[in-house]
Amino acid sequence: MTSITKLSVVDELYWAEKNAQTLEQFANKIDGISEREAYEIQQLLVDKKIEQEQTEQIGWKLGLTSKAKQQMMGVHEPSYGVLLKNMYLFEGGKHDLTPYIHPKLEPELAFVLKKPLKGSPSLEEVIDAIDFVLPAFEIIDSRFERFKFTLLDAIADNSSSSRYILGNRPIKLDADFIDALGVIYYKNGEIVASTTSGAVMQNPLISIQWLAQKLHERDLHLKPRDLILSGSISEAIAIKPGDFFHASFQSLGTISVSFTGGAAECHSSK
Ligand code: OOG
Ligand code: MG
Repeated sequence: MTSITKLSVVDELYWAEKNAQTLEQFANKIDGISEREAYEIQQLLVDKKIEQEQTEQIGWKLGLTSKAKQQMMGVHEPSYGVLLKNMYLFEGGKHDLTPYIHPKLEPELAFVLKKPLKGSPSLEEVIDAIDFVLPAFEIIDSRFERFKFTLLDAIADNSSSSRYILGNRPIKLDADFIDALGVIYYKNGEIVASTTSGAVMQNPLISIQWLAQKLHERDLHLKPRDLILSGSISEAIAIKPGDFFHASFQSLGTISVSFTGGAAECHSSK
C-alpha cells in the first residue's frame, strides 16, 4: 500500500468522524493490507487529529479484549488505539449526541501508570508500573456502516474510539482482586449486564501486558502517566437521546453519564 493510498484512507476516516457519516468497509476496497499497515494508518490519523484539533496523546485503549466483544464483532484478537486529551467527557454529565454516528457505551477499567513498561513485561512488572485504577466508560463510534468491519478496518479507525469518561475516585491497585470485581451495568435503571472484570482476557492486567508487547513490535512503549482503558467488560450498548447509564464496580465505586439530543442514527454512507 503506498503512502498516498494510506493518506487518502486517513482523509476518509477523518471526514467520516467530522461529518458524522459512515464509510464502506475498507477490506472491500483495499486488498492485502497488513496489520502493520493498518496501525500505520491509525498513526497517521492520530497525527492528523493532534495537528488539526490542537490536542495530544494521553494514553491507549484496548479493544475486543472480551469474548463477548470478539463474538459480537466476529474477530478473534484484541486491537489497540490511541486516546487523546480532547476525547475526555465529564463523569455524571449530560452529553449531546449530535457529534456521533451510532455511539455505543462500554464499562471499562482505566489504569494510570507511574513507570514505563518496555519490551515484554512480566505481570509483576505490569503491577509494579500501575499507579492507580478508575472505573470508566468508553464511547465507541465506528466510522463504518452498521458498525461492521474487519479487525484491520477497526485498527485503521483507531479501534472505533470516540470518547472516554473516568470515575472521580482513583484507587490504588489491588492486584489480587482486579480480575474478580463484580461489575453491574445499568441503562435507564435496568441491569443490562452483570459480569466480572475477569471478562477482559481473564484479567485486565493481561490486556496491559498484551498492549506493551504489541507496542514493542513497533518500537513504542508505555510511559509514566499514560492512561490505559483495558477493554470493555460487557457488550457495548447503543446510546439513544435521553438515556442514563451507570455502572457499579464494587470497591472501585460507581460511574454515571446521561445523553441528550442528536439523531444518533446511522447516517447515510459516503
Ligand atoms: C472495536 C473497539 C472495541 C472494546 O472495549 O472492546 C472496544 C469495536 O468493537 O468497535 O473498544
Ligand atoms: Mg472499549
